Amino acid sequence: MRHIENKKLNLIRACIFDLDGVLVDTAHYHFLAWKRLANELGFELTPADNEQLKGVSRMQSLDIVLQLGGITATEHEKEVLANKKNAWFNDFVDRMMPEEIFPGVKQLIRELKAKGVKVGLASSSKNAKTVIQLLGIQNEFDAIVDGTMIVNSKPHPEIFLLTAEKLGIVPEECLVFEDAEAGVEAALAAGMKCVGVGSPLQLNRAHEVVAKTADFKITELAKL
Ligand code: B16
Ligand code: MG
Repeated sequence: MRHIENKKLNLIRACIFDLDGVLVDTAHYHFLAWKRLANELGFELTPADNEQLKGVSRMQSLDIVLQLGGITATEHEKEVLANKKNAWFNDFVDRMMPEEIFPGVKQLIRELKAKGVKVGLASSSKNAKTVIQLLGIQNEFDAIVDGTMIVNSKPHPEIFLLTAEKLGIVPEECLVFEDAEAGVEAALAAGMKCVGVGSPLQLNRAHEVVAKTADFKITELAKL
């Protein structure tokens, strides 16, 4: 009797993009704003320190920054500091141009959609909607989840699971693009595939790592 092996095919039917550091270099603006806050508090914040802040919510990032500086603060003081950092971040965002979107990103999104792959945005940032509007890409996504819609920030999988649910695609058929270690962990915890954008040393847990988002070739989708 012939034995027919029923092999499960895990096709990627949705791509979920992080925002800061994946579609645009706002990750650098976050760093400059945190660095300014640290300097004002009397200590230095290095790019290496900044890796811990990527993908993490504003208040959690502040806790890490204060810990790095050995500073304790009341809840009210924390609120004031977080608002200050956010105002500095928004000074950069206000001057943002649509051309700041990373080269090739719009093309990649278009190619995915042409192949019938759904496209989602999952950003921990409460400023995400403003940023995508300034970039003129607010209508490119089939689902958007930002920092105002979640309780647990990355590395918790909530943001990606909610995006997948809105897209109507099961997690195993989703591919996440992430520049943060916390984001890669969140994608894996959600049971999704993940492309790391940045350094393979930092993002070694991702299924594949590219230096820039647009370096990802859609022919790779079938191999993941
Ligand atoms: P906000 P992402 C994240 O965005 C950033 O990586 C992280 O550095 C930032 O602290 C977080 O958003 C919250 O941002 O203060 O604007 O609410 O990378 O998930 O798109
Ligand atoms: Mg990011």
